[in-house]
Amino acid sequence: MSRSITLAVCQTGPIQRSDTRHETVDRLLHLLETAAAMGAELAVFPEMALTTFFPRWHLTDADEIAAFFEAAMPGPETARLFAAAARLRCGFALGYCEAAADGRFNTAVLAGPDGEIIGKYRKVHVPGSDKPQDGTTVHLERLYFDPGNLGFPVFDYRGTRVGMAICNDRRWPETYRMLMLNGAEVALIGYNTPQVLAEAPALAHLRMLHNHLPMQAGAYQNTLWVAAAAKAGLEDGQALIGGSCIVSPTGEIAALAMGLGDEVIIHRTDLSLIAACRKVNFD
Ligand code: CDV
Repeated sequence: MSRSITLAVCQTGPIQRSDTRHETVDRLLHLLETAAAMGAELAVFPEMALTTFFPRWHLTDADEIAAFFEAAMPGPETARLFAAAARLRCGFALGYCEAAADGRFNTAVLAGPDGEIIGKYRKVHVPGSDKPQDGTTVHLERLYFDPGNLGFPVFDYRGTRVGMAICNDRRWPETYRMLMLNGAEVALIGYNTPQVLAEAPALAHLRMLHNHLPMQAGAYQNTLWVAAAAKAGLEDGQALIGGSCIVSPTGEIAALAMGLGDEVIIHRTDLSLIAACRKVNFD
């Protein structure tokens, strides 16, 4: 008997620093409702979906930095998303900045179709620098985040094995291989990727190729479905790429976002394709 799960990718447009959490959660709620109306059973939101991508700045004020982090999940604003998951019977993976007792992490939480937390993942590959370097490096994730310490966990989501990864993780073959070895059938990924990096402006025209290439290769070589959500568009003066997609274990892009704003794409993923691809290519 063939198994399937309908996945939605909820791409967001930019989330400016001036946007309140309330306004942002309103947007995410609208996307989740749209996804559910389109038939989605599980949705993925971008990395750092509640705030602007603040590691583009060198901030020194502790209160200013703390304001980007969530001390609780669900919290006062995000509780509405969990309630909506239960109402719509559609869970989600949500990227956010986590302030925890053991550190500060770039995290994604997985909510079930009952609105309860199933598990979470903390970004392993934290890119950039921990200090500004002569005005060239403007990606300071290592200044604000500890490396993830949970490995690549895989969770049961209504009978489907689901793992998560965050942005730079998607470029590394180990991410997909660890998820596959841990039994994942679906990898949910959120990202914030600048169109131009100060270190390598000449590579700007390859950003979309280098977005899709590793996800298509990772899906194909590890026989996984990959669903990836961008935070896209001009965010606080920095252009972020879009290109949110759902990739099949065949390596094909099954669904692709067209714009740089809030947008939902869905695909009914055939999980039996995993065994078929494994048998044909890797047996
Ligand atoms: N948020 C990220 O991890 N962004 C990186 C950039 C800095 C290269 C990425 O891999 O897209």
